[in-house]
Amino acid sequence: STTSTVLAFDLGASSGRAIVGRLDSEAGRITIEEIHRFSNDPVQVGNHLHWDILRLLHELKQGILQTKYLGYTNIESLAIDSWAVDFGLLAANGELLGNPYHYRDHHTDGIMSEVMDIVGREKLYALTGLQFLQFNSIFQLYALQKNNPELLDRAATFLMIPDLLRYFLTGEKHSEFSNATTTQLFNATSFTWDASLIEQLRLPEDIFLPPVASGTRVGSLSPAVCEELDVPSIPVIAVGEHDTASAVVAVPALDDDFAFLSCGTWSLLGTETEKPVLTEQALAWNFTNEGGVYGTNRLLKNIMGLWLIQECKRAWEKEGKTASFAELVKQAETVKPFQFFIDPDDDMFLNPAHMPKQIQQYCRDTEQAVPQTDGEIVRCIMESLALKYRFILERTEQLSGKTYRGLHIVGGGIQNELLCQFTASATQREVWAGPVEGSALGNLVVQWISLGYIANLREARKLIRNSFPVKTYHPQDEAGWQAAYTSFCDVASRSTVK
Ligand code: ADP
Ligand code: LRH
Repeated sequence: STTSTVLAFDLGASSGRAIVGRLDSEAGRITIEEIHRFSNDPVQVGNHLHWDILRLLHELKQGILQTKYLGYTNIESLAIDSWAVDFGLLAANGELLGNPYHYRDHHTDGIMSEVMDIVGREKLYALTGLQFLQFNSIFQLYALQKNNPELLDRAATFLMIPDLLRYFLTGEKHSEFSNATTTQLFNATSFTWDASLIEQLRLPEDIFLPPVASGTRVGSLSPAVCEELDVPSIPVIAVGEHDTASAVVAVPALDDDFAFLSCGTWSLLGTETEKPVLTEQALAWNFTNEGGVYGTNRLLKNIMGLWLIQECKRAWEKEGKTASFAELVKQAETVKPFQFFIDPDDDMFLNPAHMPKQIQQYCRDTEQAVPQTDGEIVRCIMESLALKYRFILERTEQLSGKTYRGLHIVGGGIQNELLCQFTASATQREVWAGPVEGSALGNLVVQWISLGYIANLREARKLIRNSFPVKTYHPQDEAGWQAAYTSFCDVASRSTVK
């Protein structure tokens, strides 16, 4: 039978993994093996938070070495996807200038309104179709121009994180489409960098490379890398290099119209549309339009997501507590429901010094009872996330003019089964959870489409559906969750709800 083996690197904001995928075309099945996993730890240096980009390169190399140790001698291609918006700048000689900033670094605090004053909010949305998030690349670049102009002066090339890592591996510089659309410097209609916007903000236009379509072959492991690792050269493909683009490729939907939630550090909830939705309502609700693979558009909204739990866990670890995610969920399970709510998307949760205290502060500010135990705090986060999912799902329906019988959830977050159950109950619809490695699978199947093993996106989704379990959750306690939704909306309207 025809089998093909390819390698995906999927870098999330909290962890990265190398996954080997095998496609058996005759059996219509995909199997995966996780061959390497590593944490992705940002580093605070002085006043700034950076990604540890060279360590990430090191981990990619470990993944490649691992294929050799495990006897995968026939890898046909590899590809990288990662979180969006962040980038590195190269000097004219091809060397990396500085350490890429983390999107949660505070250098963009207050910058968004400055850029909006120059360009205009409506204009910026009409051009780019992108939701306003203070860390979009446009605001990061503007902050650099203000605070670190020498860096931009020296920059010859702008590369998003996967573009940059791919460049380190291949020596070739390319800008991949799906990730470029998250910069807010990319024109949603003409599908090119928006020269007028770049000029208006006095950013250097020549650092942006013409975009290559998702799914394009963009070189192969360079001779130097092959020599260092003692491996044969492997072709490299620019898949949907934005992890959310790849995650949505892997939604095992049977219908054309479906709603999805990509659930990891962020919760990205929305749907696919044929064209960007640039209406007044979409702007008012701050929905985004991101470019997907093969001409798809993702209409979605960022929800703060499991970052809230990750950061509580990190704070508690500093206090010497060692509960795992699974243990924290267990603690939350025994807590009395519906006692406290937060709006997960309040700016105060973007990067606070101490997340549990910040959540308590929110409850105090909104005149609620204050969660005390770790379990109470996690319960508060999980219920609030599920209720926010309902809020955004209903808005997605209004914007798309469609109704969704259920919600597909993919990503690491589906291991939190209580959250999946809460989501079914809060949204009063079925939840279909799986696959857990959404982004990596989307990455793998786009490689196979490029290599000619899979015909198109629809076939890819069918294959994923046939190969990985999907767990169904049914709504429970509808009356309780309905009342909770009313309380949640009331609390959220008392804070800076967006
Ligand atoms: P990213 O790709 O953004 O780094 P993932 O998709 O890997 O994120 O999801 C990580 C999240 O999944 C964690 O923040 C955690 O909340 C959740 N998670 C992972 N494992 C478990 C588990 N065993 N039980 C509950 N939640 C889990
Ligand atoms: C999810 C994600 C999301 C972006 C954020 C920066 O990992 O790519 O789509 O908004 O990270």
